[in-house]
Amino acid sequence: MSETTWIAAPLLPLLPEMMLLSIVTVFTPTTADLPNTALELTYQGTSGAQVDVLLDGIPLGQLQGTGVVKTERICLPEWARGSEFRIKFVLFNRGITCANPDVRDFYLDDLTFVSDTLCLDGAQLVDGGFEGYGSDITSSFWFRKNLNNSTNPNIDVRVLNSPSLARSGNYVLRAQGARGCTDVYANTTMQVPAPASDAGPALRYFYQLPAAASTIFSVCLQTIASFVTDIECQTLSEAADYTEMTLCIDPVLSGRTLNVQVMADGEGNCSTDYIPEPVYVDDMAVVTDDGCPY
Ligand SMILES: [Ca+2]
Repeated sequence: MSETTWIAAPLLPLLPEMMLLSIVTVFTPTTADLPNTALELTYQGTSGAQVDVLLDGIPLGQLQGTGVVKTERICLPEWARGSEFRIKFVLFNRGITCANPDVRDFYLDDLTFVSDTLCLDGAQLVDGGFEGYGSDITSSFWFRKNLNNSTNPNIDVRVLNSPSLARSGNYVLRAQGARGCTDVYANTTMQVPAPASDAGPALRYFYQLPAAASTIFSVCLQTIASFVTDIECQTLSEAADYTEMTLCIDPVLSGRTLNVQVMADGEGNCSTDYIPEPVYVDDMAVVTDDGCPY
């Protein structure tokens, strides 16, 4: 790795809910130079603390502090290869009020690029099947909770190791609502492909949703800059078995990098817990589909 700039900016406030940890400029290898490219790094963070890894402001992955030293790899999607980027490591607050300081540490070391067969060449969305969780790969998905001062542990978003719940493989994404006016969500990035001669770009995924009495579940595409301006959005209805969904994307967005968000949004009284309602999402992929505009 070619390192040109380290900016010592520990805990520099950017926005009320985030802290900048550090920045380094890197030149990522091309796929021809280093196939199956992954960024490898060693870190140690306070248990429960999270650090987002971003390339030129585009989220790449999330490191989870456990209190012990870990070495992990983050797959580089195709758009992140063969160019110069500024990597940011951002340490977020965890929804704790200003009167209750969120004290935590995060140490990073030994950044390098390596080849890992789990990091597929040409991928426009990394690890949509979540199977990287069974290795030393850090998934490109990252997770947030807006608990609205609730401590209900059933309000949760994570990857589960459960072959019986997964559509394929061992791992599946679960987002779960359990209280009014709280929400959880998982994000990742995707690059919009060029349309084929008779098929337009789309996001394809499968979901299973046993009950949605008090939670609104959605899968949305958003601009990277906002994370809130929906470009395309699908609300998920109850589905006892895995159901295939195709989210068409305007082909004028070909080449753009978008945010993909899976959300569980609790409805109703903010002080009322309800029976946990999970959604399971698996096998997410970027495709072209002949049912989409091209
Ligand atoms: Ca899976």
